[in-house]
Amino acid sequence: MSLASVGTNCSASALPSDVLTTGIYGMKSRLRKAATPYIAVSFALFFFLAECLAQNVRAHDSVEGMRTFLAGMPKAELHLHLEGTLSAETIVEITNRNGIDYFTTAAEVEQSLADRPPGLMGFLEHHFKSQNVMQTRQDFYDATYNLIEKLHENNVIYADLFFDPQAHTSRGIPFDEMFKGIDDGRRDARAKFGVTVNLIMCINRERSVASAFEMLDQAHAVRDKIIGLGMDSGPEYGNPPVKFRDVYARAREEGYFLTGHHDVDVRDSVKHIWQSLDIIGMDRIDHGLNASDDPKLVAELARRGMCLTGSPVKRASDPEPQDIDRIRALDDAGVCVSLNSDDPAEFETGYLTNMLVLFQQASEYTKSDMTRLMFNAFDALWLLQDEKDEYVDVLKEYAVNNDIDWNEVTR
Ligand code: ES4
Ligand code: ZN
Repeated sequence: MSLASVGTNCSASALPSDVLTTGIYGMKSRLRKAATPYIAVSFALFFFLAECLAQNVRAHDSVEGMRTFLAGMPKAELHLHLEGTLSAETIVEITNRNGIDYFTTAAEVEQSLADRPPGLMGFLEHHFKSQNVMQTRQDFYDATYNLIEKLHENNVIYADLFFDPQAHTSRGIPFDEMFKGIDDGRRDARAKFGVTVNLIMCINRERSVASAFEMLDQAHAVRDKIIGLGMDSGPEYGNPPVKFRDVYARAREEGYFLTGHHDVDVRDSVKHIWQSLDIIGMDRIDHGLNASDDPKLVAELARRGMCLTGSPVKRASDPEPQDIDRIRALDDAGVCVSLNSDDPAEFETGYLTNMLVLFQQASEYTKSDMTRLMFNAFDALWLLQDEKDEYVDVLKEYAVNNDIDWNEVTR
């Protein structure tokens, strides 16, 4: 960022008023008298510019200080779609490798992203096109491995990763081929980068209940390698959580943790969140930020310690990340809400560090506030308490080393 783009507060109050009003040295000659105002103004200008520069440097330092703090923060990602992490270059590489007549240049991918209609369904239109390039076990391996390398660069030390089996099996890709690619990719990346990644298999909500049951059957042999069952895709209206009540009930019996998408500003969002709490018994709520519209729901989420995975993403055309006010309202009410990148290759917010930086700049949250939102992510992990505590301790040590009062984080 250039100095010029950093906001400052230079004003006339920065002028040394005594210099302006009294002149200097009390010079007596007419010439000196005539020159005095010019000298005084020069001095004033000098002080003014020096103060402006100092303010700019201080503001720049604090922006850079915050960026460094957020970049170095140990992180957890709980809302991240494997299929939303393919870069334009990777899409083209896989397309060429598979000899498909599809996106042939990265520019075409970028254009498709830029042209997508606003809203969830517009987003999914592009998302489906790009995920469909993946066909072989190698494609899934590469996507997973490359993603985890990116997570490591963002100091993400733990992630729950969504994947959409039905989006692939419906194209004729065997479940086992897809799954082995993902699982081997995460195993090798873990050995290399030390990032723990657990997998959440998602129901595509627009598909049938029978198809969701079939997916559970296909996953049976690798049940112990999948931590949770989620639900994504769309449209959400017409495909509410209760549609999959029996699928979720069986998944619960089989030991999966349960979650599901409640996209923001979808019709009946609040009703769907209540269903997911009271009928499905979800363990986390994905998005769900419309809960802030219903004070009773806010109180219930806080009472249950239920965590929401917020994703304040941003398209190139948006001035700032979405949903900041809702996240603030929920956080202020004591609801556990975290920040997540969702589909980092498909939003301008990108990977988690960049998203946190953009969110912080727009919200003006303090370092303690940003640490609390990250603490919420670690607090929401589906791990044993002592495993969770180990992660929280890593974050706590980082916070304390950065002079943050932990009581403000866990206020
Ligand atoms: C998605 Cl509903 C939704 N939102 C964001 N990313 C997605 N990928 C698949 N479904
Ligand atoms: Zn999502």
